Amino acid sequence: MNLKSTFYLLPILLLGAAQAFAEKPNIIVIMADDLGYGDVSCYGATELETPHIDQLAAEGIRFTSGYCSASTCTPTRYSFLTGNYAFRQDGTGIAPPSAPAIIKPGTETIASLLQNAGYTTAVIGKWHLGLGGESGPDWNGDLKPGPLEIGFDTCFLLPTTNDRVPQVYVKDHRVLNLDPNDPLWVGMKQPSPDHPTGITHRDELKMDWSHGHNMTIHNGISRIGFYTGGHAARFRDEDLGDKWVEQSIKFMEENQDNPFFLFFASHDIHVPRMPHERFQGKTKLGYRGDSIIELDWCVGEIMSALDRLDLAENTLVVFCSDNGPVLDDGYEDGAIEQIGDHRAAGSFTGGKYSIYEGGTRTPFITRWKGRIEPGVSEQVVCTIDLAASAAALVDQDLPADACLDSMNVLGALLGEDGAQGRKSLVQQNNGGRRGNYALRVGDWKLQHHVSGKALNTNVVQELGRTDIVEFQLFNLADDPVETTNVIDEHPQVAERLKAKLNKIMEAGRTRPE
Ligand code: NG6
Ligand code: CA
Repeated sequence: MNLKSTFYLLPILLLGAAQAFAEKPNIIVIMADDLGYGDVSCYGATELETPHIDQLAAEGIRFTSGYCSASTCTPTRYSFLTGNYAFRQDGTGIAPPSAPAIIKPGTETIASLLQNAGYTTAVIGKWHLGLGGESGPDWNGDLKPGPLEIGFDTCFLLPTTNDRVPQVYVKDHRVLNLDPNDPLWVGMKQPSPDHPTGITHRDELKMDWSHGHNMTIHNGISRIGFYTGGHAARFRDEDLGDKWVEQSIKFMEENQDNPFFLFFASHDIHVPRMPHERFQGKTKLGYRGDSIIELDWCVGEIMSALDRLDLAENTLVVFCSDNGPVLDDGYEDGAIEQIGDHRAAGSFTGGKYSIYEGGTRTPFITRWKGRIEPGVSEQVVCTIDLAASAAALVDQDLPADACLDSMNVLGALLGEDGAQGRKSLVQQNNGGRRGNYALRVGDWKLQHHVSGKALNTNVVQELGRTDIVEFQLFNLADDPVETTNVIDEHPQVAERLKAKLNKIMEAGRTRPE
């Protein structure tokens, strides 16, 4: 080869080298539901054992400042997928049973970014982000738009959350096993005066409700909302965990030879907590604890499948939760009575629905065998950052108008030396214009309570807090439990954080253009 041809070949050779080094590991995000910081043993739980989640942490990085973006489900999931703070879009609060698709087709998501990078993408488990156009889901027809219109190649879903109707699986655009002769009807009005409900047939329920959740009965459990028909399509609550694992392993096997992205959206440990019979009674904490054991089992099954398929060294696994813990969330399942010494939010104050740390600081683990050095990280990372970080990993440019609040914290997620997490983070409750917001900047945290539940009292009842005022300032380094409001001692810090929070909310984005 003469010098001249080498010169012309050089760019091609370099391109080849770049491609050879471009990393395209599989990515699995396991998102637990309502799992608190203190609910697993690697985060300090002593009243139950979670060996598989512990193993994941031992082989990866256990974050002590890992967050979800909201203290309820829908806004966290919205933010995780889109990379936008949920408060930027109306209608991102907890979705009702017949909500239309909240994320509009064409919105860039972590799934569409990875799809563009050549990944096969799937969401398996709880959705709770609405399905269908403005008039809501067409349960007997095509359920679109939905995940397939925002970057997922396939989906296998529980459409809302399991305390809401209906108890059917959605596979891609259809309710699975729906008999056209027994159409499915879903609504919020009692379909007929003799339709059995949790009120009329309360004595026959296998798990009683404590608040709400008293409409249509299925599998001995009354729910939020009404439905009729679709009997052949209905599932048993006890089988959800097994189904997610079965479908996920099938997806992993089918895609073992190409890069895949799996969003494993567990329903554990959301109410109604009805783990499979083989997990019932496995802890002394009642079905809430038993559901944690079921979740741990699911994690173990995914890890074993990765080992069996020889993919563990080629797969980044992220374990996280969609919001902090709650004990009584509407059913009498013994969670409060049997709590004993268990502290679901660890030492943090608050839980689900709250802007105290317990609402959004949750277990957060990354593992990539052979690539991530095991350890513990204090860097601040959030589920909202997974979109920009995954894009950086696979070398996809973010469009200027997408993932507006998602920060590339890939270095921190992979535990690279000196890599920083985010500098600031907004924490929201269920959101909306009158929602509560907090801003963490370094160790400072400003809380702005406008309305709503300030604390999730059934997690933190022992603190007996009644002193919550509109603005509070805490120093998380000295006071991670957020017990001492130091706003009077540090008025300038408080003003700086108030101004910053305002600016973040007004500016429409935090990711630099
Ligand atoms: C609340 C429900 C609660 C739970 C929550 C959503 C009542 C009284 N409470 O409105 O049980 O379903 O919504 O939880 O109905 S989440 O984790 O999906 O956000
Ligand atoms: Ca949740």
